[in-house]
Amino acid sequence: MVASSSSSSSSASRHRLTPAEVARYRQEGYHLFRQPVFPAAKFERLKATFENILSGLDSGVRPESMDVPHFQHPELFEWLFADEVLDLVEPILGPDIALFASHFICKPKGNGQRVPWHEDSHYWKTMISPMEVVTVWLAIDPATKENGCMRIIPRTHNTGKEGFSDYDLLKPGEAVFNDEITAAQRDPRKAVAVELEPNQCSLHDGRIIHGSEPNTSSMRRCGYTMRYIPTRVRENHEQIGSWHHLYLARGEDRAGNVYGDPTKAYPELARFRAKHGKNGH
Ligand SMILES: O=C(O)CCC(=O)C(=O)O
Repeated sequence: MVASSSSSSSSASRHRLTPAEVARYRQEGYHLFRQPVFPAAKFERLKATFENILSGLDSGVRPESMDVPHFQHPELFEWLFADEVLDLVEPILGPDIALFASHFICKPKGNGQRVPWHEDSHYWKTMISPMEVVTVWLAIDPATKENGCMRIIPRTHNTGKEGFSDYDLLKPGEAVFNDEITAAQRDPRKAVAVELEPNQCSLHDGRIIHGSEPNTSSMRRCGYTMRYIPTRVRENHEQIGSWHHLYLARGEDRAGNVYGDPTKAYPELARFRAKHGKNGH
């Protein structure tokens, strides 16, 4: 259990990763930022925005599946484009940054689904090239071993496979995704449990192996994943522009990408995704 503290009520100051932290991130494939990311009031507003979106979820949609909520809720750009977050990823990605995706992965208490062992890159290989993505996983609730915090297997991001392991199909509805890295290609004994207090975050490389256990505890576990790429990464907009958009977060475009308008809602993208079972992750 993570000791409760006043981290979400103490004030955050903008933080940039040091060169040593960046070097370690590149070596290990992840970084733990166990400090408040946002000033307390700004974090509480994000939490209230999340609770509001959650309460409007269509019946039958699981709260683990609140993928790309910013397509329908542009108010989320207050946090997705926040300096507190972009300053964390800029030392890794450089000054030209695009938002690639975001996702509330909310495991309800008692019956929260597990996240199978996977590399994010497995789901994104036809969407972007090269595969350079940093995910900021911001804890909305406490994330503990008991309620199914994320687990990361260090150094599995730079094995030369670009994170494309082989996968077995799972039974539909058994877990958050329908497939999982074969047992032979993962070693959960080496996993690190990413325990975080609300308003703290971890950063991980899009090619690293990670997953999480079901939530059978009495405490909800919600994280907001905010995913960023350098703008030199090219999105395959010709093929996926009907269901996915990038957004320019900082600096300039470097690859001829097409960007969405962060002041606009795109309900048509959400409709297309629902109809065709498209998932950004
Ligand atoms: O929230 C989790 O348990 C898994 C998160 C994840 O797969 C991701 O952020 O890429």
